Amino acid sequence: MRRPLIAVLTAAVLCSPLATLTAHADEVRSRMIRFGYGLNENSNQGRAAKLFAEEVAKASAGKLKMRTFAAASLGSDDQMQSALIGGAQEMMVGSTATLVGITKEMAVWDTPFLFTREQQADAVLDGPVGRQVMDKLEEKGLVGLVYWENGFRNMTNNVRPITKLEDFSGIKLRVMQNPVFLDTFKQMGANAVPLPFSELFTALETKAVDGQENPYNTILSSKFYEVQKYLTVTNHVYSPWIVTASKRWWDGLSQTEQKILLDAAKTARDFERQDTRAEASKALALLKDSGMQVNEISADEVQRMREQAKPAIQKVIDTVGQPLFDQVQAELAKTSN
Ligand code: TK8
Repeated sequence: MRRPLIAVLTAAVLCSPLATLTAHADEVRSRMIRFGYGLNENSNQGRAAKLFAEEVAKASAGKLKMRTFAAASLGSDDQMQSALIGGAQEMMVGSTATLVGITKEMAVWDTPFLFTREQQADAVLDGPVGRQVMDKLEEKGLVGLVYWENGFRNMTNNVRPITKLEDFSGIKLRVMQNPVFLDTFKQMGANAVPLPFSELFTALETKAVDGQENPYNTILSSKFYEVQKYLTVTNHVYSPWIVTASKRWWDGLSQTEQKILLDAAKTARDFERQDTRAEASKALALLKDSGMQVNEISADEVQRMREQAKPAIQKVIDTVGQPLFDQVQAELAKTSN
């Protein structure tokens, strides 16, 4: 039987690229999204991941189903990044520092002592230069959505309290798999060993390494206080987390779906930063209560560490290029201290 001409024409219009595009743009399909992260469910990262998933469900009337996977159950940061690039996993949150091997510009956030206050980090990361660095991920198969806060990093170890530069000497210190961190701590005199976060607790417990460095929140949520005696308040670097998506997958989403995810990631970011700061302000007391011996270092010693870190800063500049480094400094100068 021949179809009436009108039906043929209607079908042709509906199937034309333009019609497909407009119909597709605000379509929200039923999808499963695997969102992986490295910390425990009961952590600042876990709480924000949970809120993120809830927001996505709410905004999509339950169509976008985000399943969260804690404690590196989908793999370490590096492994998840590869899965995203290959399209085997949809989304994750992890440290920018673990992305440097993929997008070298990310190393700019590893500059020792770059920020002194969280609000400076917010302004620079959420501003144009933060966006520019994030957008560099696209050519590598990743899409950056927003930066969350990991926080200012502090040292823990089992050998001795760090009161001066020389105290780093010989400490077998786990660092992230990142050349700037490796260099910075070698400069300080430590025996720096790169290791994924997912292997860290066991490495500390079995004394394969003597120490590590992470924000208070992580020392608390990962129970490092059970296997570490000394905590030194060094605040040597501010560490961002970044929410990323597989570009291969992201490009197949409608504009509406992308907007739902981006908006929810921002809501979760705002919650996460507040939650992290509130927890950090109480964490030190909790860590002391759990038996950690906490010490601060004098301003003079911090100055010596800054001096000692200079070659590592030069390495950041060599890695990311002087223009980007200068741009970050210029954005930083615009923030009020
Ligand atoms: C979690 C890590 C962690 C980071 C580290 O997957 O490795 O020490 O601080 O937050 O990205």
